Parts: sequence; structure tokens; C-alpha cells
Amino acid sequence: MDVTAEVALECLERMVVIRAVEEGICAEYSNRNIRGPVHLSIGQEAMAVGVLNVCRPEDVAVSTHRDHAHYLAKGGSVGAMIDELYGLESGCSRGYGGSMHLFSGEANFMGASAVLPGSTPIAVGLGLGCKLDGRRAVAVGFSGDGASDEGSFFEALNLAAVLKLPVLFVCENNGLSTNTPLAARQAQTDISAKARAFGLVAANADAVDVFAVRRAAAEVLDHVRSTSQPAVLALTADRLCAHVGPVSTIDPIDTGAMLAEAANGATRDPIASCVGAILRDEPQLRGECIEILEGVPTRIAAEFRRANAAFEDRNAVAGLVAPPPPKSHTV
Ligand SMILES: Cc1ncc(C[n+]2csc(CCOP(=O)(O)OP(=O)(O)O)c2C)c(N)n1
Ligand SMILES: [Mg+2]
Repeated sequence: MDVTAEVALECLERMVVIRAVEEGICAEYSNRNIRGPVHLSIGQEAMAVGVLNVCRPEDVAVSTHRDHAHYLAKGGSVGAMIDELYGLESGCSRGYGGSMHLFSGEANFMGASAVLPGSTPIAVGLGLGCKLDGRRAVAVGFSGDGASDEGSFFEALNLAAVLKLPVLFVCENNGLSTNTPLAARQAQTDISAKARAFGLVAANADAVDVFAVRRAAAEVLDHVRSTSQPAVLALTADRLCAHVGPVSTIDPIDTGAMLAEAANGATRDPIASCVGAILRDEPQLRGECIEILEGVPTRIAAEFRRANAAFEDRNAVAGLVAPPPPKSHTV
């Protein structure tokens, strides 16, 4: 680890917050008080956390349909996000947006576009705003590898390079667009190589390791900030959940199981990988790690109970009754 104990625990805590919120969604969704599609980030938490941990509060970020991790890693309120999922007025988009339209002006999280590759040209506009304001802030545009199937992704890169805009384009390569592998969609699968062809600096990192992401992000951000030239950071990790829907392919956080997985050097779970790195280099932090793994999910579960009760109270007052879940799908 090339970070202080404080930063290491901060990264772990943020990833556990993201995981626990998404596990909460999985647990609550079948009650049908949370509606609308949800795209989880389970397995990809280190991408958002590694990048945004080295950003400054004044930097602005924009995301995609898979925006939970980016909103939370940028400092968006947990309670306001959960309220948003329940469609409450206290939600971060006043209950109108839902999972794919999280927003936090306070945290400089400028929302999300679910239309591919919407976040990429929006990041160019945000970068232009940063440059014109003379704020020395950077615009960070997250997108999936599927966004790079689209022509306007490359138009956005080109425009940012021509106008010399302080934009960091983060390509989250989970190897899939819905369920189609990258190699079945693109002849040249090295996204960094294509970015370099447009004159951008580009770097890669394995996003199972949050500290590797952090290191690579710090380097490219430094370049963007000091030169006002855009850069691309291409990150790879596995999506350990379904493309859409509250379906995780790994078990909810269990401290014992997580500590055992942390000892597996080949793990693809970024939280286990982070715990493993901390325990290897700073074994005296075991107690702090356990406290995060146990304490965070308990606090998040309480937030879900609070929002669920507020949802039911509101519906009772408004005379609305949610229809019962279907007993069977057979007709
Ligand atoms: C213009 C456009 N075409 C198709 C879709 C449908 N769609 C939603 S998510 C998705 C896959 C996106 O893959 P990627 O960008 O790699 O992000 P990931 O879901 O893997 O995080 C597609 C094709 C869309 N939202 N917008
Ligand atoms: Mg993808």
C-alpha cells in the first residue's frame, strides 16, 4: 500500500458504504416500495472510490445509468439517495429521478445520463465550464465500455483535446455492454490506444485494487490539472451482479467470510482485495477493518428502515396503497 492508514480506511469505508446500500436495495426491492430499474456496481466499487478519492471537492463528476457508486464516492448523501429510490420528496432529485438520476449540487455530482454515451459529451461541457470559470477544477466523466461503441464518445474526446479542456474520461471496462462481450463489439479492444490516437494521454489500471486505481488516477489527474489537457483512464473489473435488477452474484457482506476472502490473492472482489492489502501491510488495523465491515451495513440498514417507513406513511396519508406483489407469474 502506498497510502496512509487514514486514506486506506477511508477507501475501504466508502466501498463498504456503496456495497451496503446496494445490498440494501437487493434486500428491499421485492417489497415493491422501491420501483424502477436499478443497475448495481457490485464488483466495481474501486473504480469510483479510487478515482474520486484523489479528486478535490470542487471537481465535478457526471455518470451513467450505473451511477450509485459515483454519487456516493463523490460525497452524495446516503439518506438522500435512499429516499430518492423510494420516490420521496426528500430524495436527492426530489423523488423524480430514481436510481439513474442521482444528483448532488453540494457534492458537485452533476447527475447522470442513461443514454449512451451521454456522460462523455456532458463531461466536455462541464470541462469547458471549469476552464471558462478559471476554477482549476477538473470534470470527471464516468462511462462504461459500451459507451465507446458509439461515435459521439470519440467526438467528445476529440473536442476536449482540440479545446484543451480539463476533463478526465474514466472508462469503466467490465467487458460487457448489457451481456455482449467487448471483443464481439469492437475490433480494437484497447480503449486507451484509441484515446491516444486522438492525442489524449491514457492510462490503464486493474480496478480490483483500489490503491492501483488511486495511483493511476492521481497521475492522470495531475496531468489534466497542470496542462488543462484531457486524459483517459481505462479501468477493468468484473461486474459481480446482473446488468440490471437487484441481483448480486456474490453473498452479502459477512465479516468472517470477507476476512477469509481477503487472504485469497486472486480475489475479484475489490473490498476483499482492499482488506487483504490493509491486513498485509498494516495488520494492527484489523479492528478498524472489522468495525467498518460490521458497523456500516448496520447503519445503512437503519436508513432503509427509515425511508421505508416514510414511504409507507406518505402513501397512507395520500390514500395510496402499493399493489401487492404478484403471487405467481403463471397465468
Ligand atoms: C444510445 C443507447 N443505446 C442503448 C442503450 C441501452 N443500454 C443501456 S445500458 C447498456 C449497456 C451499457 O454498457 P456499458 O456502457 O459498458 O456500461 P455497463 O452497463 O457495463 O456499466 C445499453 C446498451 C442506451 N441506454 N442508450
Ligand atoms: Mg460495460
